[in-house]
Amino acid sequence: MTPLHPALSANRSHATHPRHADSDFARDLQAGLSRRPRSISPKYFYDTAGSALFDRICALPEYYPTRTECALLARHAGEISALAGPRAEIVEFGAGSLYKVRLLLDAMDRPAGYLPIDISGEHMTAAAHELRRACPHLEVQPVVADYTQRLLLPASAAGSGQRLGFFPGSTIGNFAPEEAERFLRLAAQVLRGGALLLGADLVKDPALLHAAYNDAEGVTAAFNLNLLARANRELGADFDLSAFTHSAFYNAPYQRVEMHLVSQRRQQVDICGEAFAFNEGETLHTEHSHKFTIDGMRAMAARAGFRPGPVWTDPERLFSVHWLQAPAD
Ligand code: AVI
Repeated sequence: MTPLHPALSANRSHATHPRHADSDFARDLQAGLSRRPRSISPKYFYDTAGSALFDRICALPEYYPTRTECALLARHAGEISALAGPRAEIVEFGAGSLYKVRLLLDAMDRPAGYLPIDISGEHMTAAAHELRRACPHLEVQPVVADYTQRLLLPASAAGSGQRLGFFPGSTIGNFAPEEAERFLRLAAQVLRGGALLLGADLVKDPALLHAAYNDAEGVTAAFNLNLLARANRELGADFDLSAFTHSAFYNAPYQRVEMHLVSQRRQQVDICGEAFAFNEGETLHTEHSHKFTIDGMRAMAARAGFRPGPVWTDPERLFSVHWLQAPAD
């Protein structure tokens, strides 16, 4: 891998690499800091500390997506349940919010099962345990897998109805547009004969977006900076957290909020023995959060093989929940 400045290659030390130098995080961070513009996948936000900060974001007054989507799910749970039919199985992409899936399960007609798919077995086992306790008659079958890749799901239980995929939270907005469409194409295949219930955040007044990603309490800033704190904890990196700041802004031509970490001065950071130089003002791009129009999302779903069905949105048209019918078996 090429360091940012060829001159810095002399600083490589192979003697003191910490334990996690070979982790995906170390590799992806080093690769991300070596490319221009510098970037890293937002999936690395979600260690234990990052997940706790994200939970706090979801409860912030400025962060409208979670409460708006929950209200939509609660308000339309009856209609969703009627479309899902009896004995449906819910397949959740990501072991996300148990609260959201409970809104569906509680309204559904004798759901046959719940299959959360997540790359982190630990997070999912805890979530599955909690759900089994709350719904003792529900068959909970966690699947440890990367849901952005081709998936092989366990066969449906005998007597079960259709499979209903669930991808809430507008997590689809964190993918690049081509990745989002690829994910939908894979989901259409894995859910053949069933449907996908998809949460998508909508294009809106940039001032509302700015507030949602620059909250007054600074929780989103802490969430963004936790990426560097995580590198220090896990990789023995030496990021000075006081020398980077959170930046989030709406990039209108791309219909997305971008989050960056901005270096406040010239500095050098060591990650697993490799040195990376930052100029003042240089940024590490940490997240895209694409916003959609209803028609744009339906068109993308149709290109991926779904037949777009009902869409539910709030009166202010902040957020949308889409019923997307997968191809027949
Ligand atoms: C998980 N994802 C949909 C959130 C979003 O809004 O893009 C992550 C987030 N980033 C900053 N605040 C919330």
